[in-house]
Amino acid sequence: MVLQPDLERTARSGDPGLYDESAIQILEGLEPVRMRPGMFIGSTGPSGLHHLVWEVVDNAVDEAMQGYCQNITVSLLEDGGCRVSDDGRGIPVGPHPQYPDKSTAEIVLTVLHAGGKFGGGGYKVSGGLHGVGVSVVNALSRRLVLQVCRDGKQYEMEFRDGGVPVAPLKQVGTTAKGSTGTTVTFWPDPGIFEEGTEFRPQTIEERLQVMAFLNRGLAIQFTDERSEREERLFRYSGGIADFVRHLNSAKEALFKKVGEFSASEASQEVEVAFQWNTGYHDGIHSFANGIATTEGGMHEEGFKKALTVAVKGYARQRNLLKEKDELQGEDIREGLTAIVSVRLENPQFEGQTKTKLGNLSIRSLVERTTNEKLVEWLEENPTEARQIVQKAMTAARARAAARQARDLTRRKSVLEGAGMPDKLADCSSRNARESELFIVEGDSAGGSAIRARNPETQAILPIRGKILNVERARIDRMLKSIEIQALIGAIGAGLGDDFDIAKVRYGKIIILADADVDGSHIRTLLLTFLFRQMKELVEMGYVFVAQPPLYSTLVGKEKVYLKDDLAKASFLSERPNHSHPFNRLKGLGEMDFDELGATTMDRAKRTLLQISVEQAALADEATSVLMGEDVDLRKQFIQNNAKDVRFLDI
Ligand code: 28F
Repeated sequence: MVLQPDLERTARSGDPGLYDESAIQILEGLEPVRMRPGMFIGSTGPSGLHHLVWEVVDNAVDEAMQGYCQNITVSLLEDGGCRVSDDGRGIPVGPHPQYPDKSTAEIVLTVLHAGGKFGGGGYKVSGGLHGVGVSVVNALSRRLVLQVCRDGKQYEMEFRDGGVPVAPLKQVGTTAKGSTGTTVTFWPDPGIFEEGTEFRPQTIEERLQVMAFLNRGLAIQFTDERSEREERLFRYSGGIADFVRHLNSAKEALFKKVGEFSASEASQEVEVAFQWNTGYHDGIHSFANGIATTEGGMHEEGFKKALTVAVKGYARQRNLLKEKDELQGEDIREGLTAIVSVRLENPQFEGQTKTKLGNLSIRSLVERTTNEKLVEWLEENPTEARQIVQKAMTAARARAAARQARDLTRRKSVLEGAGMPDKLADCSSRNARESELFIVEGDSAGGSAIRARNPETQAILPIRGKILNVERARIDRMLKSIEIQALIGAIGAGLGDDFDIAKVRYGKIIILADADVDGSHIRTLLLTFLFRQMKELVEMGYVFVAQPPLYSTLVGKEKVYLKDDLAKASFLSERPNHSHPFNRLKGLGEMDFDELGATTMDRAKRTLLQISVEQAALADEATSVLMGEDVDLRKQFIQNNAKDVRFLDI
């Protein structure tokens, strides 16, 4: 027995004697939600606020997943409300089987968990913070208006102050021929959401886009009526294959095709789409009933296991692997973008943030399906299959080389402890704080630097021109370079995961290279290497770039050096009738050693640029993005970015 609205109101007013215990049970149905909202939406901060939107949208998407709805619109209203509308069947308006004097619609909106999950079939999201039902949205809204179009009629019902009906559901009109659907408009209760009730359009847009990818063909339109933000329509006839294309659009695909397969069995469904890119990161994204399972789970494990077995099996069968090649899962997944989307009736969300799928049964479905369908795909696409295997083998060799290099540095080999690289002109001080290592481009400049230096605190490591012109700057290629090995040895703190900043032998690592394009190339590659293999060195501000003067000119008999255009301009402003020409210094070699010392190495006179992580990251991007032969483009990139580097007068 459910309270009549007036009784409900009386009960709420606390007037004794006017309500019986069953009324209390129903009335209090939504009370706990207002008492402890975090239990139902996670928090009352922005993420909890947006859960209200997800809950309403999920109900519309459920109607779509069952095949009854093709269009969903989501609008943010000027007055802070949110409207979600679908063209599904419309929530039933007849009397509810359990509460005969109430419409089904009212029960769905006012009784916890009265949504389509029980008996409504389909893949309602359950468990965790999802699928708590639209009644939770009602409970946490100061106002909610429900509109239903069904059977040629238009119905409406309004709720206030956390779900209290203003009046029973009533017909307010008739509908255009055959149009049906449900619209829910709600205004979150500021009393609940103390951090504000302002929706964030980007957050909503991103989630709607993912829902459209996961529900092939479903059109989801987003409008933010509060701003000029243009309306967005998400509809992907390619479904998760379009999702993979979207994720890879910012990368270089290894091949054009996007592979996909799916299967369903005993009310469980799996859909997979995949494509490799030339990068090194594995981008597997898994979903359960449209919820992103960021902590992975049984479906992802099944996929990964079968992926490894399928690709290794294919490679062995076609003799693509040499005996010594030992492919591991991580090698195969390098550069992989994949979507694993499953649907099941009672998903169990586990883990720290309730985003790990715990249902054991789904693992075997995904594993069997992937094993069978992926092998088929590899056999039907031999060219792509060969590229996948090739890439995995290269990754496996790089992994082996990196491990060998780490072992090398661990075993106190030539790189560390057991004698410094012979190219290093070390300094006599053993106090890292006062010691500096100059990495100097070219043997001639190296020679000058050795003569110009302060032998007590300044060490010089000359390196030849192109230390490594690696296409992908992959670790194994770098380590083959003697120069890089000498650099690792000189710094003395290992590399990669084993890098130990406490062992660094110098307080400053200073890159000294020409101001020309080659110089900037070598600077970029060195910064890339340090950024990738000794990131903490960059983060802790050990890395600097020396600033040899750009110009020289004569004042009387004396040669004067000017650091850069700024220095040249201020020189000219002090000497307006200076007539001598300015010589643009191309290389370190144009200065003899004491000039190099005086202008670039002497602490009292030099200017060093301290490299921040952002600059090193830019260099890293330059290396991977600008490895082509387009010198001007590279030069442009360096000049654009160099000007952002902070200038420090050390
Ligand atoms: C704007 C948000 O909530 N759409 C919804 C339906 C359709 C049905 C339904 C919903 C059935 C028995 C609970 C219609 N006809 N959009 C939405 N569309 N709920 S919510 O049924 C509710 C369940 O009790 C529906 C036939 N069966 C189901």
